[in-house]
Amino acid sequence: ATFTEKQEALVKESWELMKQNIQELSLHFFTTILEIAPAAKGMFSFLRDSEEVPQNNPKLKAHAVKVFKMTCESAIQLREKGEVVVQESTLSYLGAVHVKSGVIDPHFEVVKEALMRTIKGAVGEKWSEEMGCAWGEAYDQLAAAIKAEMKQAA
Ligand code: HEM
Ligand code: ISQ
Repeated sequence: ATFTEKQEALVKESWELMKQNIQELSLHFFTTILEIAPAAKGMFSFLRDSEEVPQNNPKLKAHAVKVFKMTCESAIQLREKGEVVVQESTLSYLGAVHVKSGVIDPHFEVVKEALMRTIKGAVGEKWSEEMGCAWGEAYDQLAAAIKAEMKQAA
């Protein structure tokens, strides 16, 4: 399937909207991951020792922003090149980090669901099925690249 200009625009537009409220969004994203999969708590170094999701943790926020930004970047690449290519150094680092943290393939569906719910909640009435599909496709391709790298790193 080809990724259209329209799909790219939907991703970019919604990300521009979401950026304005990134602090809250990061928390929401994270909280949703833990709602779906409470056991994931133990994998994140910045959560392991706290009772609840820390409200003002710079690492949490920075990581969450990266996930959104990388997915957004994937959408741009999908439209421009028809595929997602992650910078090699970034990819090998992320492969290693995720393997080391105990992440396995099925976890990617959890993060995807949380990402989608977060976007949906953030953009409100601007949300559409088409927008969801565009983010989903960009995420899936990015996830595939990371998963492949994790097999190399394992
Ligand atoms: C760390 C991105 C999927 C769990 C990170 C970091 C990034 C990232 C950017 C920070 C690395 C660093 O700078 O140290 C992504 C992207 C994903 C993805 C783009 C999907 C496309 C997942 C999944 C899980 C997961 C499915 C499982 C629940 C973690 C954990 C860490 C991490 C446990 C280490 C956090 C810490 O203890 O510092 N991820 N991730 N990630 N990610 Fe992901
Ligand atoms: C790291 N990897 C995947 C999802 C995340 C969400 C919030 C913070 C860090 C993350």
